[in-house]
Amino acid sequence: MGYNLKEIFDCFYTDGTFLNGEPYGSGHIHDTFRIETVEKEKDNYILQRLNNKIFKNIPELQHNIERVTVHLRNKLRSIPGSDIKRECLRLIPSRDGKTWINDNDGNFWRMYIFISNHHSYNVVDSPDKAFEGGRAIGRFQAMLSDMPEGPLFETIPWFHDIEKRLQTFNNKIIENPARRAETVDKEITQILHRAEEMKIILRLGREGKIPRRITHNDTKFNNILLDENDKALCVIDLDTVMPGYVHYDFGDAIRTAANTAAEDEKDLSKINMNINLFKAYSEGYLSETEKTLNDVEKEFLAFAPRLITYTIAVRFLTDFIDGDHYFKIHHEFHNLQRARAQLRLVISMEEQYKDMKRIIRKLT
Ligand code: ADP
Ligand code: GN1
Ligand code: MG
Repeated sequence: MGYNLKEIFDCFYTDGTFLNGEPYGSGHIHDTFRIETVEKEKDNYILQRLNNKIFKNIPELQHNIERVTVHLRNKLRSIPGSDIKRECLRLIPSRDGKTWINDNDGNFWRMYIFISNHHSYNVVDSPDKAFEGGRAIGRFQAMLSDMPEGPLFETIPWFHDIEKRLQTFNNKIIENPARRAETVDKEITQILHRAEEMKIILRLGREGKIPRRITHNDTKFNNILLDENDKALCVIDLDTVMPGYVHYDFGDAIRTAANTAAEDEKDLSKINMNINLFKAYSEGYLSETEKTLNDVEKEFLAFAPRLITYTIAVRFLTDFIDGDHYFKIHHEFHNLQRARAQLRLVISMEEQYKDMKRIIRKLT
């Protein structure tokens, strides 16, 4: 759909004149555009049409991001040598005093400063990069641990709740709206076979053995920007920052940082969890958080990648069975291909689980 990006851009208080706007990045949720400005010395911007089918309350979503970014910026100010403009997302205020606007068709738009000279990776090819990713997420969690004024809104309720995700999955199989359930028997069996053991993190939470903390909840590696030297720079995509268990962030980051292939790799023989990348990410993450995590949190870190990779597989397959209403897809069987790839990755993690536990035990 063609949007008048210049008109939307002009609804925000920007420094610089609109030159052009192009689709940008490989996120699965919003429509993201990079806006270049005429003046070379001025900032460029990221303009996003927000997915308000998925995020049902945009004012609450934006309120969370305002709070989180203000808090992070205050922290960075007290750290000598911080590059505040590049180490934290900055929302641009709209001319009517909010941090988003509505266009005439009811779309919601927001804008950030474009973080210049960053590197972004969908697949990670070196332990150094994985280590930096771990450091970025560990530091992010640590900086948010003392955020004042009560809990953040839950922008998507039960986001990582595997019991709820499995209920929805089972309901969709019965409802079978796209007449696809009968074509994915094998994948359904693989999922149901593992369902019980996946409930352990929720159980530990209910028993009070692991605390809810402020977590990011979408730590896919392309949501962690590295700088021009591939050092940790900025954690982006703050839409799901809310109360959660640290396992969700650790697990999702390993799912993407330690996978030798793309998230949607068709050739399953290429998919493997690289244990050196797992180790490097864990080292980076624990270098920032080792002192704050409790013993049970540490004990179950190695399990977290299995849980989150499984959860995403369930979500991709649910969306396939439902007829592709949630994730952006690029071809007819994309969600199925993604689900198969994630299930293959779960198996690779199961095969290496003993080593994963040993590595975490050594580091904690
Ligand atoms: P989605 O929820 O659809 O993944 P994101 O907020 O992650 O949306 O944005 C999509 C992509 O746009 C990111 O993966 C990243 O490549 C890029 N991006 C987002 N915000 C910025 C920013 N402030 N500076 C530079 N790139 C950004
Ligand atoms: C989505 O927004 P993005 O593309 O970074 C999704 C994550 C999934 C991921 C799978 C709000 O992340 O939960 O893990 O796709 N985000 C939302 O690639 O559902
Ligand atoms: Mg993203």
